[in-house]
Amino acid sequence: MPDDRSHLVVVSNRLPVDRTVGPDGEPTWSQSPGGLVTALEPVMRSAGGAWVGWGGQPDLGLEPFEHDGIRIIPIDLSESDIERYYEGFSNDTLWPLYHDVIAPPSYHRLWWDSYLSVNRRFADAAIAAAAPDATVWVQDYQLQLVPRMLREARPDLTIGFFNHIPFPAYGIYSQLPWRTQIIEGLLGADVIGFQRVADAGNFTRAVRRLLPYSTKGSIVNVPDGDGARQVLAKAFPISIDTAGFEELAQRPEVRARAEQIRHDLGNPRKIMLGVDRLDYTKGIRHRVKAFGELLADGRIEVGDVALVQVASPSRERVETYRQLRDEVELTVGRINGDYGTISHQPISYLHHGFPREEMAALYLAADVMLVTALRDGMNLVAKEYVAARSGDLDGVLVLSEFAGAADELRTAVLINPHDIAGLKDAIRGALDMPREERRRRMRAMRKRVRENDVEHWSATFLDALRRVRRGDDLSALS
Ligand code: GDG
Repeated sequence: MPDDRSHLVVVSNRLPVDRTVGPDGEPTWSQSPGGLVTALEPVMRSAGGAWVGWGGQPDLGLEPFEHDGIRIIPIDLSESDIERYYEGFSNDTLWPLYHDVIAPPSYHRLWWDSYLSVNRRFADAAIAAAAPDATVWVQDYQLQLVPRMLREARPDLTIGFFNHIPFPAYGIYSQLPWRTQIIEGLLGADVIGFQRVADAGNFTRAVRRLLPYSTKGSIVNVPDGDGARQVLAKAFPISIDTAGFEELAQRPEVRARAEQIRHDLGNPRKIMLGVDRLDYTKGIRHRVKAFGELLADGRIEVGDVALVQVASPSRERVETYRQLRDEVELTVGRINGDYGTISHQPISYLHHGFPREEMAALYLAADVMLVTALRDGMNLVAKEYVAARSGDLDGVLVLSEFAGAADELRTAVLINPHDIAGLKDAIRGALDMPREERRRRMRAMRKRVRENDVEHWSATFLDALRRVRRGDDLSALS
C-alpha cells in the first residue's frame, strides 16, 4: 500500500476550499479567498502538503480528496459540535476573552468538553496524515489544544502554532477556568507565533504565572524527559498578498468601477470607508458615533462627505452579534434620517459581502479609510488599503492603536477609538490633510507592506520550524 502521508500538514478550523452545490445537485470545491491560502498554496503544492479542516457545513461525511495539488482532509462537525465547540467555546468564550472582554465571555463546561473532543478529532486526523518527522502547522484559537495532543502521540513531529487574534494580559486571561490546560496545549508546539510583540509577552507572562517553567526572552523551557525543550514564543506579524492586491487595484475595470462608485455616491468631495466583518471588536459603533457627531456639530456636511460602511455578515447565530447588528443599524438609520436629503444619504451601509474586485474599487474610491478596532490581532483591511493605493500614493489611513497593524504602519493617523473627541479631530484632520503629507505617509506604509507580505510571513515562520528540526539553538531567533 503506498504511503500517502505528507511532510507538511496544515491544520485550521476551516478548510482552504469552499463547497458549493451546483444546479445539478453536484458539489464542487473552489479555493476560498484569503491570504493564508494564497501564501501556503505554493509551499503546500511543492511539499505534497495536506490540509486538515472543517468544510463549513454539518455532517458532510466526506473522505479525503485532492484539490489543486493539495490533499484535503475534511473533519466532520455535527450540529451540536458547531453549537458548542465553534459558536460556543470558540466564538463566545475565547473570542471575547482574547479581545479584552469587550463583550462578556460565557463559560460553560459543556462547551469546554466539546472543544476538547473536537480538538482531539483534528489532532487525530493530523496524526494520521503526517509522515515520519513531518512538520505540522496548527492555526488559531479554535485549536489550541492540538499541539500538545500531537506531541504526546508523535514526538517525531515538528509543530508550529499561529495565533491570529490577540493574546490578552494575564489579569484578563486568568478568568478562563481552563487557563492552564490551554497554556499546556500550546506549549506542545516548538514555535508559537503571535501577531504583536505584546501578545507574545502576555503569553510568556501567563506561562510564568501558571506553570513552574523558566522563560528567557522569547524562549520557554518546557520539561521533557530528563531535560527541557525550548519553545519559541514570538511575534510573526501576518500580512497580505501585496503584489496580488496591487495588481488587482491597477486593473482598468477596477479603476473604472472606483470612478463609478464616486459618481453613484453623488460625487462628494470626500469619501470615507469602513470595511469589517460585523463584529463588536471592530469599533463600528464608535466610528459611526463620531461621524454622526461631526454632522451634528456642522464640522462635516452631507453631500460634501460620504461614509460607506461595508459590514459583512458574521456569526449571526451568536446572540451578541445579533444585538450588535441591531444597534449599528439603529444608529445608522437615525443618522441617515436626521441628516439625509432626497439626493444624499450620509452613510451608505451595506450588510453583505462583496467580490474582491469590488473591495479593491472601494479602496481606490476612498479618500479616508477608517479602521477603528477596539482590539484586533492584525487587521488586514488596513494593509489592503495601503496596497491598493500603491499606484497613486493617495488616501489617508486612520488606524486604531489597538490593531496589530499599528505596530507596523506607524505613519497612519493613529487613534484611540474610545476617545470620541480625539477620533472626531483625527477624522477632520484626515479629510483636510494636504496632498504632500498624504503621499509621504502612504509611501512609508507601502514600503512596509511590500517588504512584509504574506509570503514573507509564512517563509519566516516555516524557517523557524526548519531550524527547530535541525536542532539549532533557538536563542538566536528570540
Ligand atoms: C482575523 C483577525 C487578523 C471582509 N469583508 C469582505 C471581505 N473581507 C476580507 C477583508 C480582509 C478579511 O476579510 C478580514 O481580515 P481582518 O484582518 O480585517 O479581520 P478578521 O476577519 O477578524 O481576521 C485579524 C486576521 O485574522 C489574519 O490573521 O488580521 O486581526 O481578527 O482580507 O478584505 N472580502 C471580500 N468581501 C467582503 O465583503 N471579498
